[in-house]
Amino acid sequence: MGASETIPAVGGMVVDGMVWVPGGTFVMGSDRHYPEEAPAHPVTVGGFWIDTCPVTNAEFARFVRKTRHVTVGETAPDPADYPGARPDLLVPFSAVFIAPRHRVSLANPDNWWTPVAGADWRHPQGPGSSIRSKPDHPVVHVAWADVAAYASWAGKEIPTEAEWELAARGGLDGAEFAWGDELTPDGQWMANTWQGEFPVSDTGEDGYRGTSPAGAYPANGYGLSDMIGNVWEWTADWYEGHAATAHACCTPARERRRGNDLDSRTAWVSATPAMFISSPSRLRRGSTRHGDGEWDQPPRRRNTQPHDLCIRTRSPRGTRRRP
Ligand SMILES: [Ca+2]
Repeated sequence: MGASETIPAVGGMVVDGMVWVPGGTFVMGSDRHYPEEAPAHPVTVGGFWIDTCPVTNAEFARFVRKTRHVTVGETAPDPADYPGARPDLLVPFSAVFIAPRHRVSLANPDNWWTPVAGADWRHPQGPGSSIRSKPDHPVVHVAWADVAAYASWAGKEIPTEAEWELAARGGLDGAEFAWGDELTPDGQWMANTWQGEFPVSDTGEDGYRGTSPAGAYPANGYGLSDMIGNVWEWTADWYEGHAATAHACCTPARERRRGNDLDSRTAWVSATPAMFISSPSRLRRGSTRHGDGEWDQPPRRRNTQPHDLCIRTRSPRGTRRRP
């Protein structure tokens, strides 16, 4: 079955880089993949406009030029916020994916996400790297404060997790992937994921090691690209397992309880103070249900220091009507 047959032609017209995702009730989460996604539960969301692609380096650079925004990853932590921390750790940094030389425990993402001083959105691999050849790649190393500032400047908002997942499914409720049930229909890679033994060796069979230009792979049924693979994306929700939120299908994200946020903060402060610098515990999405093509594991964690995290915005409710 070809990609064009796999994906229903429900994508609407693109207006200002956004498409309309019809609202409705869908089954969110999964009982067959990551434990934190269970239990699968029905959720109802209203329709919304959402960016067809993640925000690119060029778009983020325009925002920075206009606002002179300095990202969290470019800012030295305030020693007052981290009593007892070693001064040499209180430097601007972000976490960079560095493949370990040999097989490691997959239970600890620190085995591949490595704090690198001087890594930020302009230097995604650390000092000496640049985005010069990547204007069309998604911006990365953005923390929640950066995401919120960007969205505010753009006059938009960040989607909730439920909105994001509905959009990612592309009209295929219950499908294994955003494009259907086959990882590579007709042998075609549908997203920038990981091939080879994670996290040691990425063969880049899909054409890219690391990030790829926004929209380089086929869009889903709503006309949205990169909803699987490439980079993680922020959502507006605070982190908690679905067991806690399954009952709260229609609760606005910002009204949900935030207890787990504090738990994760405590854990990270005691472990590695510097790693907590920019850890607003929002949920990030974009790497679930990849099967063998998984881009990264786990798909989300409670602490979210900036790394391969990007932005996708939606129009504020009530500001733009459905087509
Ligand atoms: Ca790849």
